[in-house]
Amino acid sequence: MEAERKEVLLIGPLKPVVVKGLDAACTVHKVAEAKDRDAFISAHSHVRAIACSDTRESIPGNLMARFPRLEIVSSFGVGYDHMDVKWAAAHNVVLTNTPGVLTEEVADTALGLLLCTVREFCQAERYLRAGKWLRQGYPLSKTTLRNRTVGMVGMGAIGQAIARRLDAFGVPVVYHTRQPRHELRYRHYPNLLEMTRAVDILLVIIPGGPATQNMINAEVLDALGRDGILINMARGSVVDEAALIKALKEKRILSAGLDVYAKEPEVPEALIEMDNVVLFPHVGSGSVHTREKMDQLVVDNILAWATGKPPLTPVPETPWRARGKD
Ligand code: 8YV
Repeated sequence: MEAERKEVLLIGPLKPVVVKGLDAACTVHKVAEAKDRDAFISAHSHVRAIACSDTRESIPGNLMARFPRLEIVSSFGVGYDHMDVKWAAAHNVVLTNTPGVLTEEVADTALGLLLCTVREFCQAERYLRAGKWLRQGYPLSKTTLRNRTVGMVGMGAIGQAIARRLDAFGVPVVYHTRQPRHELRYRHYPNLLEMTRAVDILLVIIPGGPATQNMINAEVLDALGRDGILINMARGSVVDEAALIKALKEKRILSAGLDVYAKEPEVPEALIEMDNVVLFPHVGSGSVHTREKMDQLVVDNILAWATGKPPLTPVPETPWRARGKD
């Protein structure tokens, strides 16, 4: 006899890999197709699994609470600050994310953003397109990676992939995390301000959420100093955006390269108007290749659960505990 098809509620865009993968094994209820989202959710409150295909869909506790039998939320993205982890942990709901498959892509992007910011490549390209090269060469970039040290804020898998690239570039790396990673040979600073005073580039790659909210504030930016460059590959929430704009305007730091913002996709006009910042539209993992791998992992976590196996990549706060048959 064919095993019962599990029901899954899909929240977020109907991405082909996610839809095809889930449809093949489960009965999928697609919120994106609902005329009335709220009524649709109420009508499917019996489901035990949710798939979330975009980090821009927030999964608060009061949404999960509408599914009394919920066991798993399989989300797209390595970052999971869009989900209420505390609520899930307290209610024995497993949250999964998509780590690993995007590590190298995000590290590549970080290096691209860093180089563009330090060597003004985006500005130089705009200069050529504006026909200015015909009159005069682009001015020499004010800065270089050659005499700089990078202070990493965060040293998880992506941080380490970035550090490996910087090693190959011959750029010294130090890092700040709460706990030192003894297996790494980079100097560890338990104190963020102390590290920031010792470096001239801060590269932020830590999880978002309440614990890191506005961690890069005016005091940190002042410690970075007038030659300092901030690169944010983490979450907009980690940087006090108003303080950053003020520091850039007052030239208390030199420049910034940002892939993430406080209220995406809105980017403050003040940043857009500045020529000494490089602004990427949150493209860290944004290649077809890597996004498909992330989408597939969303599916594979659900498929593992649906066949009674432990999900592949639960977040550390919500480990899988086997449940009895219902
Ligand atoms: C995506 C990300 O770019 O994985 C994450 O946590 O931030 C990125 O890989 C983002 O989810 C796009 O919405």
